[in-house]
Parts: sequence; structure tokens; C-alpha cells
Amino acid sequence: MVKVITYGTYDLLHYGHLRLLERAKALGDYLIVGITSDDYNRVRGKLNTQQSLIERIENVRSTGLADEIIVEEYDGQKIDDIKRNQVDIFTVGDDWTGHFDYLNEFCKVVYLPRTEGISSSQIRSGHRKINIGLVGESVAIEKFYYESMYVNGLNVCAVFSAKYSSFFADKIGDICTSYDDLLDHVDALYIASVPTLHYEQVRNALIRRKHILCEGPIAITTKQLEELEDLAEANQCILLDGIKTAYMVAYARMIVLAKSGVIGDIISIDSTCTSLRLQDGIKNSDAVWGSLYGWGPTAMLPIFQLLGTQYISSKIVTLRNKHNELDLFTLVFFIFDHAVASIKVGKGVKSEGELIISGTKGYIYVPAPWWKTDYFEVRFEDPRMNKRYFYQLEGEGIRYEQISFVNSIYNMKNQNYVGTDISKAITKIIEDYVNNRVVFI
Ligand code: C2G
Repeated sequence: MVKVITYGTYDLLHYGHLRLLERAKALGDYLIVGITSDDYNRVRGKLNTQQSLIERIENVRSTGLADEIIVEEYDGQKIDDIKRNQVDIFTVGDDWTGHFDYLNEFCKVVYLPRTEGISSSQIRSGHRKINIGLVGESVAIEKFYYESMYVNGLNVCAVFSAKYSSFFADKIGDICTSYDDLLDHVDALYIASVPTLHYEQVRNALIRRKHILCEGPIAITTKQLEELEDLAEANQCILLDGIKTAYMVAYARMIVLAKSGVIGDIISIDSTCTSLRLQDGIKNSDAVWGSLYGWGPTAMLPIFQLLGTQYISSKIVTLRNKHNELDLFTLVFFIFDHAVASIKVGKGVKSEGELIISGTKGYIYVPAPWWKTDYFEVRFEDPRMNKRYFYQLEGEGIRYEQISFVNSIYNMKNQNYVGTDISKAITKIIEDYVNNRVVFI
């Protein structure tokens, strides 16, 4: 029996894919198709895949041509697959000519002529581009603009920002002088304004049926958040919580690993996020973000993802900035059923921005700045058992968040990595703070 193997993404399956699979099948008696995982696509820079792994597997399965489907997850896997399955022929389209000659050592390599005139990118670009407007005074909107260039389907066309108008003046067409004006020009918004403004801004935009990616916290009371979520649903709009750490590959892997029990039962989580820069160009005296608004959502994310949102009690301790009443430094303690957790956040105070997840068998250590993580370690009492994990991070994770947003809009299905219960739990702590349920020091 002649065994053939081929690999691909098979996004938005088309005639070119089908012809490739037919000819691959005809090369032998048994066809194995390797489909790239979402994470592997990210690692190899193929960021614009529209369909999820499950959908892409279904595409290939439905052709009836594959005798076996496997998932390709890492560099070097092809050699392992070929050896393990005793494959005779490896084949791909001739757009890859020369690239896989190294496999000749293990089996025959055949490059099949690619079908001209059709591609997944062409089909993807057939989607209308999403015109997005940027709102707010945070440096995040500048980063968002540069990152959007790596994402198919997103067109930054307007901005409403006192501070960044001149920066965008020669870059994009519409520098809006009012929020209403901005809403006239866009299909979607990225909001990175002061959290106290979010509720009104998000609400107005949802009423006008705009899709929204909003930096967390989306609202500062749970009632407001619930109202906005209901409105988004009623008006068939996407409302995504923009905590970019949630969308990063290494972070997502770390969470899955921690949940898998590799460090035993999780007993304690300590997460620290601090920065000295209050807001660019805004002096200490008129800064508008304190440490809990600025860092709280990110710092709380791993706690609620790993320990759930049903804590027994919490305590907020805050040191206020003498000059502007904002919180310079805030600690939040959580007591869960069988675990404890803490966040330490500072704006104008600097500490080691690390994340430590302690368990009954070992612990996970994510070095500073853990919220931009590409690396973490699983450590044990016996250091010989320690393991290190590294995943390439492109563009601080912003482009991954943008891709989720674009895909959510195209598929009209929230691809939210944060989850509404977690958004709500984060907002609840913000609300406690706003209502002065705080120990001031
Ligand atoms: N293909 C083709 N004609 C087209 C488009 C694609 O023959 N018009 C072939 C490709 O050459 C590839 C297969 O169909 O062999 C799957 O295409 P993609 O999903 O684009 O696969 P790609 O992401 O290029 O991954 O490591 C090799 C890769 O896994 C191939």
C-alpha cells in the first residue's frame, strides 16, 4: 500500500484545495491530510485564517478524499509523522517548491502544480473591509493603528482623540471633532478612553449598531455592563472585552497547562502589574487613569480564569496619589474555597511584574512583564523536572485581538477570549472600588 501525506491550512476550502487533494490521493492508496492548528498558524505568521481548526477539519473531511486527518502543531512534525506512519510520498503545491526537499531523506517528495486563479486570501478579501474608528487618549490607539496593518479586513478610517489628532492627521482621512461625527463614518470602534466614559460611548455606539472592541473594564458597574451586553445582543453587535493578554498564545497555553493539573491543585495566585508612566503627556496632576482602572482587568484575568469567579470574599487596599486622588497603588486580596489570590497594581510605583501560580505539586512562573508573555516556566521541588515554554509573540498580542474581532464580526459570533462571567467579576471589583468599599492607607 502506498501512503501519501499532504499538509495545509484549508481555510475557506476552494477548488484549488480540492484539486490538490484529488491529485494527492491519486498518487497512492491511502491519503493522510495534516491540517495546521490555529496556534501553529500563528507561530508561522499565518494570522488571517478565517475558520477555526474544527471548521477546517470539517472542510477536508467533507471532501471524502482523506483516509486520515491529523493536526499539525509544531515545526519538525512532518518528519515525525512521516516516520511514524511509514509514509511513501509527501506532496504539496508547487508554491512550496524546494521548501520541503529535506524530507527526501525520509520519503519521496512531489510538488504538484498549483491551481491558478484561486486562493483563500482572494476569497477573504472578497469580504468588505471593516471601517473602524479609534477613540480615546491612551497610547493604545497608536499601537492599534500600526498593528491593524497586519490584519486583513480592518481599515482604520477615523479617529476621535484630542491627544492623538495631530499624530493621525497625515495618516487617516477623518479626524473627527465629535463622537457623533465619528459614529457617522465607521462600522466598528476601538475604544481606549478613560473607563468612566466607556458606558456612554459604548451605549451610543451600540444604539447606532456599531461593533465594539473596548479596553477593559467595559463599564464600572455590573449593572451598566449587563445593560451593554443586552443591548449588543439585541442590536446584533459584537462587543469584545479588549484585554490583549487573553489573546496571546503563550498566555493561553499557560492557562491550559495550569488547568491540566501539571502543578497539582492551585492554592495561590499572585499577579503584579505596574508602570511608572501615568499617561503620555498627561502630568501627574491631571492623570485620569489610576492603577486599578489601568491594570486591574489584566491583573485579575488569570485569577478568575483559573480559580473561577465565585470567591468567598475580597478586600481592596489602596494608596492614593496625593496630587490627584487617583490610586497610585492598589492591592486586592481574594479568598476562594480552597485557594487565595492577590493582585498588586501600580501606576507611578514600580515593582517586578511577575505572575506566580502555586500548586500542590509545583508552580508556574511567568517573568516580567507577564502580561506581554512569550515565555514561562513550570518549576518543581526537583529542578531537573523544570520545564520552559516559549511561544513567539508578534506585536504585543494586539493583532491577535484584532483578528478575533474581525472574525467575530464576519461570523457574527463573539470570539471572546475573556468570557462574560469574567468581565462581570472584574467589573464587580471596579465597582467596589468606585463605591469606596476600600481600605485607604
Ligand atoms: N493549493 C493549490 N492551489 C491553490 C491553492 C492551494 O494547489 N490555488 C494547494 C497548496 O499548495 C497546498 C494545499 O493546496 O498544498 C493547501 O493550501 P493552503 O491551505 O494554502 O496550505 P498552506 O497554508 O500553504 O500550507 O507546510 C506546508 C503547509 O502546511 C501548506
